[in-house]
Amino acid sequence: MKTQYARRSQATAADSLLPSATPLQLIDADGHPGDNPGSLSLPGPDVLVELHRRMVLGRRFDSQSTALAKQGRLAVYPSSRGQDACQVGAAVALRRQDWLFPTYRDSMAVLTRGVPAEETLTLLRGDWHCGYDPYQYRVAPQCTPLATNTLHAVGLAYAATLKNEDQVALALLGDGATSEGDTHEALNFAAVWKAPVVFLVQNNGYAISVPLAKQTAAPTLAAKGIGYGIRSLLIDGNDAAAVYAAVRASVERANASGAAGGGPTLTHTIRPYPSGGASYELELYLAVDKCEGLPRGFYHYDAGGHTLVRIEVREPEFEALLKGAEFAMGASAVPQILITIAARFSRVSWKYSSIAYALILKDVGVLLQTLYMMATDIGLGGCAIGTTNIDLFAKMTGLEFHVEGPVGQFALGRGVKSESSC
Ligand SMILES: Cc1ncc(C[n+]2csc(CCOP(=O)(O)OP(=O)(O)O)c2C)c(N)n1
Repeated sequence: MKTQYARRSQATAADSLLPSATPLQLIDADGHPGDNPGSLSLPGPDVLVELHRRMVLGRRFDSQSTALAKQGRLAVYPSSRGQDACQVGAAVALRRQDWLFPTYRDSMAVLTRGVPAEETLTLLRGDWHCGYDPYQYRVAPQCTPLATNTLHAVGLAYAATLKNEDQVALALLGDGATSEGDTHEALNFAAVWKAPVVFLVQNNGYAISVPLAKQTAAPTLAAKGIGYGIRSLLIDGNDAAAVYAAVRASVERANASGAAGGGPTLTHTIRPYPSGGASYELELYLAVDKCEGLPRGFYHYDAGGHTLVRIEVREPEFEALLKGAEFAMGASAVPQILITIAARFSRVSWKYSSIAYALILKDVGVLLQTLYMMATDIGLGGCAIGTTNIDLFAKMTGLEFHVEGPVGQFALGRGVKSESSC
């Protein structure tokens, strides 16, 4: 009888740690009440307005930073795009005395926490320091070594309990980082010590470009919590209100640690949004998505509007460009989609355009590799072709090659012989 009772209470305790089967949601994609609020409650109007305001500012900052990285003015900028709701919801949910432990991908959370934009970008410009005073904002430097920030967060939170200070640490991590040994150690000790930590896993589906299924077999990342004895939540990561409510409740609960039995929470947000892995994923998804059904022709990718805009080109050279790609690939037909990457040198004098060209080629190598990995992952055939005839491109578009010239080509297709290409 006693054993049965013990088993039953163990089961009840375990059940209380489990995440919901489907993501909790307070507001759906159309702005209506979500149909799975679970134990979350909708924040008040002031908080909702603040979440929206911060997301608008965050998106503007993110687009500008992405442009600066593509211009070579930042060393790198891992975009927060599509993770806006997660990062803003989580950062706004923290109290003044709490600490944020962000990764390289969490610049929007850092900005939302109050760090000025130019200070947020210092590290990503290549400086040796993070540009801001972590103690002033209670934001640790953005961490590039994966998952090490989870241990820092547990250390700070545990120290706070030893010092009897009311502080909670929020560690942000990606889906890939959950496969790191450091995450295991952090979750384990956070649970054993009942440290006031919240782990927020932002699942964007890829560890840069490695898909989730290739690095974990867990049914959801929230399911990882129970093995450590950590209460876990599964949240819709596109719902800022739900992320806010979940993190806020977890902060309050973590804060009641010790005899009251608080401790860590693992929150897993799902973000079904095709961007955020590497810098150029969006362009590839766009090419695949928007090419479907387009008339054959030459299109310019308008980054601002995320659209393909048709431009008039000379047909014989266009034809020759496609034939050149077919020849370079050793294919039996012209590619269904041929992406020509062109660099614009219009503000550089001809004397320096060759230096600019050499620098750009380095980036193009990375870009082609990303396109290849993304294409094969979504079941398409991809072939990097490199730079083809500059003269041909110049004649086709009417642009001098020291104004704008091709720096790489990438063919994309479904492996069926087709006459249509764009
Ligand atoms: C300890 C460590 N190992 C490997 C890397 C190389 N690396 C950089 S990003 C990355 C994938 C990270 O995936 P995820 O946590 O899902 O973040 P996201 O894809 O959102 O950037 C890897 C393996 C690293 N930075 N640190």
